[in-house]
Amino acid sequence: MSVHLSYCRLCPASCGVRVQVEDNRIVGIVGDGLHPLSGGYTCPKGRRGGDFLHGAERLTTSMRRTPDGSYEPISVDVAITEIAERIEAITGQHGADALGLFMGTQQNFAALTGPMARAWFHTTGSQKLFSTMTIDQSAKWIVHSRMGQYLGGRQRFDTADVWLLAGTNPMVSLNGGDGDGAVTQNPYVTIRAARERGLKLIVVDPRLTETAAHADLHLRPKPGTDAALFAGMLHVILSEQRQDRQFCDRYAEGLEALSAAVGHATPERTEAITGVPSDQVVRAARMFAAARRGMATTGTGVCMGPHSNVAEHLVACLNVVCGRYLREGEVTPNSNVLARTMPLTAEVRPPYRTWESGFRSRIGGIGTMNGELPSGILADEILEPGPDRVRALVVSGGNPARALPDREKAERALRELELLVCIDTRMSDTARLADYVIAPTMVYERPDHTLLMEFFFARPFAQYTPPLVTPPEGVIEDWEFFFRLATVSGDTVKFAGRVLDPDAPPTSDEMLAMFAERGRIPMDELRAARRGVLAPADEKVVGPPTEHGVEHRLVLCPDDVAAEIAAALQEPSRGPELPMRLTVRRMRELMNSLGKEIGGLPRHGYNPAHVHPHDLRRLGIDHGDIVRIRSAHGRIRAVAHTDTTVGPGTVSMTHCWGASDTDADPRGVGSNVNDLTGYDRVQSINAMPTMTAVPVTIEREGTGGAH
Ligand SMILES: Nc1nc2c(c(=O)[nH]1)N[C@H]1C(S)=C(S)[C@@H](COP(=O)(O)OP(=O)(O)OC[C@H]3O[C@@H](n4cnc5c(=O)[nH]c(N)nc54)[C@H](O)[C@@H]3O)O[C@H]1N2
Ligand SMILES: Nc1nc2c(c(=O)[nH]1)N[C@H]1C(S)=C(S)[C@@H](COP(=O)(O)OP(=O)(O)OC[C@H]3O[C@@H](n4cnc5c(=O)[nH]c(N)nc54)[C@H](O)[C@@H]3O)O[C@H]1N2
Ligand code: SF4
Ligand SMILES: [Mo]
Repeated sequence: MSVHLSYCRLCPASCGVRVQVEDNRIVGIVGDGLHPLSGGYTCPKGRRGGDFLHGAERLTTSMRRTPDGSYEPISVDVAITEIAERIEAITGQHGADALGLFMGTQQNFAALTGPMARAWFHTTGSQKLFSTMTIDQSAKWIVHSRMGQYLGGRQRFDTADVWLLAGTNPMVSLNGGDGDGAVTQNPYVTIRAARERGLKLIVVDPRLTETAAHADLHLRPKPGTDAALFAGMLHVILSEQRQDRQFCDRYAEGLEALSAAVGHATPERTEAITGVPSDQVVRAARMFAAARRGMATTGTGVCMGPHSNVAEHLVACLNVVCGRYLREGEVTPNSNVLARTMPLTAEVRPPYRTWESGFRSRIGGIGTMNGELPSGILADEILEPGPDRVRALVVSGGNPARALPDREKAERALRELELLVCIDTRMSDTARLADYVIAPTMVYERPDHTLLMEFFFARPFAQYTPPLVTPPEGVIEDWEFFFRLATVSGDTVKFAGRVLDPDAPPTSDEMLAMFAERGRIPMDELRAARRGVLAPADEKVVGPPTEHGVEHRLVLCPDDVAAEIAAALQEPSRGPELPMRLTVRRMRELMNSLGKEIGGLPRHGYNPAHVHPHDLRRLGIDHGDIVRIRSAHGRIRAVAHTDTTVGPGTVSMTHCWGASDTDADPRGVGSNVNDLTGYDRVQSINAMPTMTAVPVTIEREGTGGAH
């Protein structure tokens, strides 16, 4: 048996691990206690990493669907040739936009996949690019595009004296924010150390989460009322003149408009809407504003709610109004290690509302963000007749059959396609609908480095890993699929600024080296460092604004935002029909739909509907009962679990479980909350559906009428 140092790539945390290998099989994975960032932390799914590779579900060869609906193994060369021919036939007849690409979560954890998938897609000339970001936290994109972006950098977690985490539970998700060193690794130790240092932690979450348990102040708003809560906090800060005047005068405009828009959000009114006691609203606002450094960051609990875009905008306003950004001349660690160092300048990139110009979908006139169309319109892009309908779709490292809202519609759309190609390591629910399934290598079978993750790390750090085991013969690397697809179609692909020669394709290691060639650690040094490199304390200095930059300001309250603030401050009507609220959460043992199939990994073997014992008692439901949960959109069967951490009136459940048959035994296959979500309430601009704070009712099966 041999032991190798590497890092896990099932989620962005990139925990350092020690991997035991015997006869080309991974037989054990433990945390690397000496790893500079993760310090030995791992989660249950990371420790079962070997089972993902060697389990019965693992695809070791590509598959083609036969006319009778079963699958036969096919060589990847034949598969790529046939796929290229079918794409050419479809786009030849209907145009480039008949082809779509859906980029899923697991695409992000191999450095080469995303860039190469995009490079291939670029050659096709299609506009129909989708990713999971737009059913996740694209509210963050909308904020930058409507407000503009400060280019001098943000205050960091490691030197902060306050931090506000809203709708995120990093103790489970390792996802505490959006970069700049917010909590993403070794969360218990990171948060404990920060609090010992004196950091005040404010958590905004209806549930008493594993993270909230460590908070100095835990605000528990009614689900879906975050925008009102942040408006209330801004009201306190602005009416008590606690804002950072210097920063606002220099870098922001529209402070009066913002003050007016949040003028109604008095602490009392905020309490009436959110349920958070008015004195806690005031306390949180003062605690946040009084601190010298720190930020407010969010997760899916804010970005999936019924007012997600404006809620996220108001969080950004809190950061701007309190001046939580680096000033000219300040020094900060350079997080670019393998990626090219980007200068920081004390100036604003003005708003860029890309959806107002350029390509627009025939579905609702929706435009693009960061070159993508929102996944909220993907099903309609396929189903709605029109000349540029999506007829062929490639799914890369994703499982839209489970992850998209309105599960039934998503599956109907995927079935309707003339060609569905899915690149997946197992026969996922989406793969089972595909014409071709391409089997790729998995984590520990490919060389990799952390270029795409470094922005999230707490310190400037990079790690390389060689492959630790030889992959099954029939698989190829994800990036290679896209490269070869382009080549077979006669297109040339550009990567890291150069055209790749199809006759002398580079190896993965050569690709990784090209990708990192503008970084500040030579590849040889990176390869030699077995548990990664803490980069030299090469600090960046925030430079002066450029000539144009001097003029630009962050736009705090454009007209559309003002209207959305007003709408969010309407008291929500809680109809007697659907009195409860379904909220999102993550499971430590799973990564979205990945991990369900690993025997003994998910704790219960299904996804419970967590409800507070008071609610269960009132509804006559016992722990373990099968319940029916109904929304305006649909219904599911689920297993009720009593959970004192859940807020009143809330059903807290995770996603990506369940079968196509909604009557299937929820103890066997779990329940898909996307049978309860739909498109009846979507955000303007990014078509983001409501996936948390969904109005529902719950009753014990067999009891008849709703409660
Ligand atoms: N109701 C509701 N719906 C949700 C959410 C919610 O909170 N509530 N969350 C949303 C969010 S935030 C997200 S990100 C999406 C997730 O949506 P997706 O990204 O579409 O779903 P995953 O289950 O992460 O799909 C990853 C797939 O990649 C495969 N895979 C694993 N390793 C590899 C690899 O190395 N290469 C390739 N090619 N494939 C691999 C896995 O087998 C799996 O099928 O779901 C969204 N849907
Ligand atoms: N173990 C594990 N880790 C994961 C994943 C996984 O599936 N499993 N998925 C990964 C992915 S794709 C993503 S996008 C990230 C997500 O990372 P996070 O956003 O941190 O996800 P959660 O841990 O579900 O935290 C969301 C929190 O929002 C709260 N919440 C629900 N509704 C509301 C609301 O209306 N308002 C407020 N303020 N809070 C609310 C929930 O109670 C929950 O605690 O996690 C990533 N990490
Ligand atoms: S948190 Fe778990 S899944 Fe994520 S990198 Fe660490 S061990 Fe892997
Ligand atoms: Mo996500």
